[in-house]
Amino acid sequence: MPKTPSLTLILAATPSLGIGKGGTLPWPQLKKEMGYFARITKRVSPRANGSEGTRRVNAVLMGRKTWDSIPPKFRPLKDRLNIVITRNTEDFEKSLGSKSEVEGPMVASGILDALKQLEANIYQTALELPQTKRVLLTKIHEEYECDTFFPVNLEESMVWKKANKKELEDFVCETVEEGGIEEKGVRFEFCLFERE
Ligand code: FOL
Repeated sequence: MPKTPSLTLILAATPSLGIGKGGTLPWPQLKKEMGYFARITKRVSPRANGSEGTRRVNAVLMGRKTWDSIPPKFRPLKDRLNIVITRNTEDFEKSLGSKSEVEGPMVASGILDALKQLEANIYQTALELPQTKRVLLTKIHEEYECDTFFPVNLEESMVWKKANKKELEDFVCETVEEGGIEEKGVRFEFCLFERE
């Protein structure tokens, strides 16, 4: 029996919750951060894996601007079902061209029909869904100028609780460095928040 899908949010943010700048990431290329994103979004929880040798893949839901920001050679993100959420599915389909019939992303507006009133971003909309049980937040310890922000400060939220190291490791199925990571002089830390 197929289970109802659960949604996990994943993002990297500065101390002021900045997540983007001018259509790209505000910080320099962080291989270990991007590698973490790629590994974790590819990794299917054993709980979600079918018993009868069924191979499941995760879906990655992203906004259209994030799709645009991914280098063409990396998209669609491999080993994941890519779903691009856009209000204008028609224009987006056109922009993909005919090659999309072979290996394009799924385009969604239908799933979001209930939510499309909200002009808000994907994170805001997804945060309000009861299916969203977890947020994997990478805390970038440096401040960068940003023009796009995550809508909720999870640390100060009454509904989101920061998981401890073991809970994070159990969820991502890998060990996580104690004091965070430093790359190119940028310190960052992988965190998990769960709806209480
Ligand atoms: N970091 C975290 N922690 N969560 C995110 O949701 C997130 N999203 C982005 C960037 N960092 C994040 C959105 N932007 C690729 C490029 C841009 C992008 C997301 C993904 C990308 O090309 N990903 C490849 C890996 C490429 C590589 O290894 O360099 C992939 O396969 O995921």
